[in-house]
Amino acid sequence: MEEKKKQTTTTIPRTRQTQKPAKHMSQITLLILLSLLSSSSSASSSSSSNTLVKPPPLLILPIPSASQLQWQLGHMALFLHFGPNTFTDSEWGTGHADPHLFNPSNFDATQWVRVAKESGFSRVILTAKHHDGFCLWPSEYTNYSVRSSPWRNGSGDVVAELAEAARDAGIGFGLYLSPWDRHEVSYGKTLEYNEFYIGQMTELLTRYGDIKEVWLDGAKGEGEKNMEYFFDSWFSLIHQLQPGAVIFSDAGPDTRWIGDEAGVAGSTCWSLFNRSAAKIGDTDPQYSREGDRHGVEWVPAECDVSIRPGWFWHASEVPKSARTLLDIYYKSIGRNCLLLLNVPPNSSGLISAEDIQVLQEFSELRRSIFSDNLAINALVSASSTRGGISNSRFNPKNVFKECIYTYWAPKENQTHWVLYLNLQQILSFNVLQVQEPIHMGQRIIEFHLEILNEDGQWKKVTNGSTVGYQRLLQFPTIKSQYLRFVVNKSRADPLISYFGIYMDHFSILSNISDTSSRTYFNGTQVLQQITYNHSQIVSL
Ligand code: FUL
Repeated sequence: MEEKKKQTTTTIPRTRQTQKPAKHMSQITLLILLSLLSSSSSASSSSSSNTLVKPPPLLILPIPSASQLQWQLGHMALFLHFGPNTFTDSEWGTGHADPHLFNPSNFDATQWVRVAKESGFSRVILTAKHHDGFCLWPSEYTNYSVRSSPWRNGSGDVVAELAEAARDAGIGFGLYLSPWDRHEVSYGKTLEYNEFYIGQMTELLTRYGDIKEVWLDGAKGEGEKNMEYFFDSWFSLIHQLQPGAVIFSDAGPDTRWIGDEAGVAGSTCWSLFNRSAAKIGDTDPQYSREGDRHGVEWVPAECDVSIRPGWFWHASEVPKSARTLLDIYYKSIGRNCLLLLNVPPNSSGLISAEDIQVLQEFSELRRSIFSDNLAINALVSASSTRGGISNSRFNPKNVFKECIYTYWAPKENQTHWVLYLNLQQILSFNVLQVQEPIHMGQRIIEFHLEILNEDGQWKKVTNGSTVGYQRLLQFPTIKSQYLRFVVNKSRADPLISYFGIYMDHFSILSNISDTSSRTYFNGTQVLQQITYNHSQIVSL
């Protein structure tokens, strides 16, 4: 594309210079000078010693555990709902379906894992037992399992085959063990059933190698038997047997439900949370969606959604389009969450061709948008740099390194935090990506992005609340050479580990419903305009 050819000079292109009124030109020159001055004044304040370096800023609690960090860096997980429901065209099995119905003719766990890996998923999570109580492994505590089915003459083990396939492919493996069990006779008898559940959990966590995630919820049909679950015992046992696993539930402890089954997070989304404010099976959807800026525990959110209308495979259902998945991606991964996409294997025991096709298209859409960060060759400076501009450890250039551990940090005790970018040419874009180094805590409360328009005025393009591991914001296509990313409010010195701008040619703007944005779009896609007065420009 003509637009993307890089120029090697910072001067404004001649054609544009001649069109621009003198007043606007002088504003631009002033801005460049001021941004250079601010860089050099930071440089002069840097340490004169060549040997001592400025340490990183203090982290701000709460921070993620090692397994929470690993989970978040994985971006996407593939959910696999499979069991008797796959063969009976149902979603919530009664618990009395004949085990003989479970007989996938072409079962191939390596195909599931290959599809997951090739489509960019870092882990697979299997319904080892759904609400119907049927176990996909030969549990010693019940006869309602693969052992009673004709599949592999009763000697098959779906959990074992999938665990092995995932291990061989180098992706993570997780399990859903439904607390609600419609088959088990002890269900409803508190002590007996808790012992039964712990027995099954122990089988799953001791027979199949590393488990990266244990998934459970409080789902239960109305009018079903009352049952008290000993969650604290279950969670302690899981952490003891699989210290690298994260536990998902409506209320954590390690990752929380986002509060809907559409895969959509709040436009404000904190990983901070108070677990005492949420109850498994009875959560406040808004609290789950947004998290809690004042929360004292780190419980990031996971967005679960199915590629099809149901969680289990049904011959009559078709998958969502790749564009719909892209929209979900912006509203989950792009809002500081992990996306858990369910792709149910069919009754032959394979992921269906039409689902694979959509997953391939979804990967291609992501690749074509996000593999080209249009800011990567920008000249970048900042309002200040921790340890001075010569300190490469906290330099604003770090925002183009694809590593969470490298970041831009401002000087301490500032109230003004800005990244300035000169793209070196006029470029069109409609997506902003920002990432925080979350191992240091989630900090940013409010931010906005501005561009210098053709009239030499700064215009707000988009704004948001919370960044976290990753924030993606869409807006109507705009063109500019100069940008500034401003952090308006932060819990502590804001740190930025990645900054990107992209051109998305595929999303349909009417899909955008980011309620946090106060930038309104009209039919001609005119952006909200903010004209800075003289003193604001000088304060740059
Ligand atoms: C819900 C269950 O009731 C659904 O069947 C499905 O498994 C979904 C992921 O969680 O709670």
